[in-house]
Order: sequence, then structure tokens, then C-alpha cells
Amino acid sequence: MTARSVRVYIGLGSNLGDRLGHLREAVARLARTPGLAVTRTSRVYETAPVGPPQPDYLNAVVEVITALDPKSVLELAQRIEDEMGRERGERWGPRVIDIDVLLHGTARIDEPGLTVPHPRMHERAFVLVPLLELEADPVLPGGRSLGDVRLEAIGRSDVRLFAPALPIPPGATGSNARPRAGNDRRVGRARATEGERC
Ligand code: A4P
Ligand code: MG
Repeated sequence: MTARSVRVYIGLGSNLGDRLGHLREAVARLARTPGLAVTRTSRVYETAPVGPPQPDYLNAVVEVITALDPKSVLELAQRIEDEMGRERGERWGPRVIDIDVLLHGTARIDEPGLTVPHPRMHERAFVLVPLLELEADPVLPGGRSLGDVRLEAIGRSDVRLFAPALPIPPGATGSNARPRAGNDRRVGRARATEGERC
């Protein structure tokens, strides 16, 4: 990774089919991307759906180090969604995989098709709970800090621990970014399957 590399947090969600398998597949595809190293993942949470009635989600957050700009990361996320069979139906509707760009370093972007920090992340326990495992003081939309957000008020109880951190396969670039303390590469080797909970 280059001197211009930044830490990027990516949110994963799935509520159709083999949900855990889909999260793992998304991490594997990210890890295979040249110029991007997956360094850590959060644990996996089962979460009540926000939006229309639909099955519960599995959600997790992935930390990557990359010099790719935010637009390129979004394009990558959408390409992986498409390759994994994501069909775009109703807004906030059920999906095989959702890949959101939550944070890109300290960037604040508001352009058509791309808003970073992700505009609703501070309202959503299914994003904040896994993100806080990886980043204690995240940049939030509108210049908010974590002290401005009350997890209880946004439905913390709808987020239940489901599985250990996701496995991180060897990357295309060797994933040479050094993991920080508590890196989940090791934890992530645990073999959880759908139905096998923490
Ligand atoms: N877009 C703009 N900024 C971003 C960004 N930072 N990351 C645009 C990703 N996409 C971004 O996204 C719609 C448009 O957002 C894209 O064209 C992109 O250019 P989408 O993934 O096609 O549709 P969506 O996900 O249904 O819409 P939206 O508004 O992004 O929904 P959210 O906020 O992602 O919510 N409940 C639980 N428990 N867990 C979930 O994961 N997810 C959603 C989707 C609803 N309820 C959920 C969950
Ligand atoms: Mg999305």
C-alpha cells in the first residue's frame, strides 16, 4: 500500500439465502481486489430489519486499507453486489448482499450517487455496533461524534451477536497492510455456519 493509502470501513448486509456465506464471499472478493487489503472484520450480528417487513439481516463491518478513491471503492462495491446476484428492488428491501462505503479516511463527500460518511450510519445500530468493534471514534455524518449518538435510542437490542469475525483469505496483493492490535485475521478462522451462533 502506498503513502496515500487510507483506512476505509465497508458495511456488509445480507438477508436472503445463505446470509453468512454471502458475507464471507463479499470479504473474499474484496480481499482478491488488487490495490486493496482487507485488514480486519467485525463479528457478525443478526439484526432486525429497518424498512419494510422482511427477514432478519446479518451485518458486519470490514476494514480495508487502500489508495483507491471513494468513487472507485463504491464502484467496486457495486460490481461485487452485481456479481453476487444482487437484484435492485424496492428501497431498503431484502437483498443477497449490500455493500456500503461507510467511511473513507476522514473524507466528507456529498455528490450525486455518493455520500460519505454514509448518511444514515449514525441512526443505525446494525452499522454502529460492528463498526465500534474496529474504530472507537468514527467520523459520523454532519460532524457528529459518538457522544451525540445514543445507541439505546436507535434500537441496540435489535442487534444480536451471531458469529465470530469473518475469515480473511490471502489477498491479491498479499494483504500486506499490518493489522492493528486484536486483528481478527486470527479470530476470523473460526468456522461458523448459518445456525451456529456465538
Ligand atoms: N450511495 C450513496 N452513498 C453511498 C455510500 N456511501 N455507499 C448510493 C453505498 N451506496 C451509496 O443504494 C442506493 C444508492 O445509494 C446507490 O445507487 C449508491 O450510488 P443501494 O444499495 O442500491 O440501495 P439501498 O441499499 O436499498 O438504499 P440505501 O438508501 O443505501 O439503503 P441503506 O441505507 O443501505 O439501507 N436493516 C438491517 N437490519 N440491516 C441492513 O443492512 N440495510 C438496508 C439498506 C435497509 N435495512 C436494513 C439494512
Ligand atoms: Mg446500499
